[in-house]
Amino acid sequence: MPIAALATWPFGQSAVRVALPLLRQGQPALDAALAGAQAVEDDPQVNSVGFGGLGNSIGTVQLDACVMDGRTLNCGAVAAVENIRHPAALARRVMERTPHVLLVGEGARLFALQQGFALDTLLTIDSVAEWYKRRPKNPKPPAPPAPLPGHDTVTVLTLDQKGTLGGVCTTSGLAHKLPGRVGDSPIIGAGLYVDDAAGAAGATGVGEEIIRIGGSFFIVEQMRAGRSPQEACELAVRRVNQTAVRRGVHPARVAFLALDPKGRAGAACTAQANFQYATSKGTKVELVKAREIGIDDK
Ligand code: SD4
Repeated sequence: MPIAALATWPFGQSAVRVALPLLRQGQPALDAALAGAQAVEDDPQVNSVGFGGLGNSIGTVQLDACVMDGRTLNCGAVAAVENIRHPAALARRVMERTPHVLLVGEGARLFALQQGFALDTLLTIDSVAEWYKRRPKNPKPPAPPAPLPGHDTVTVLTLDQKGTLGGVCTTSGLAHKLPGRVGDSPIIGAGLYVDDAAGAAGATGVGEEIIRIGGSFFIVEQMRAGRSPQEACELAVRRVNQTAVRRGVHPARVAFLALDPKGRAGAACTAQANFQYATSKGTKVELVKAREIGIDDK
């Protein structure tokens, strides 16, 4: 069976570099995806994921993450959780050690403590400085959500030697979001969906627009109906565009990434999203620019 690892944005290259050798050793897809995502969570230079993530409107870092196993459809998620450096690993514990799928806020943090996770500060000197720099001049009324440059989610999709797909999505969400705001990233079917029988998909960009169309589930269902990962991602972007036009909020900034059970990749994004994803070619990790689809594009 072919193995594969894809991850969103240029910082996804470190995730692919960590995930690939694990997949080559025969490790399960979800283990590899999680290890890859964790490398990005740990990187203080990435100010949109895990440690060093930018704070919400009151400067608190609240993280969203989820995991999904394509063989069993088991999944777990945490949302608006504070002080946990590895929220994707916590999401996996929700999947494995509770009968639930999603824990939020203080409940998620208590569960983390119970599971032996350490509480940590996620702010760094640089992320606090950047937070002040980006602070809206007039924060009231709240502006419509828009991802700021360089503020993005890491979604890692993997295919292991046994043909199982795995997916992990982890983010600190939109900078300066309202406290308690939850984006698409921890919502199964929105930020991530994985099913060995059809494919895996993940999203990044303005979470509200992704939730509205059930983005990742939509893409997986398109693959189930016979569409390629590329066709499925493009259809999802068109759906986002249609919805954004109807609501008068275009251009919505959204990007999708997909992987099918044969190891074929696809990606597409809305105009100006400038989305790139990391993938492997032989032993090399490379960046691929996704096709941009504007509201007038056929
Ligand atoms: C969110 N989708 O919280 C995330 C943020 C993101 O590019 O991916 N930004 O809405």
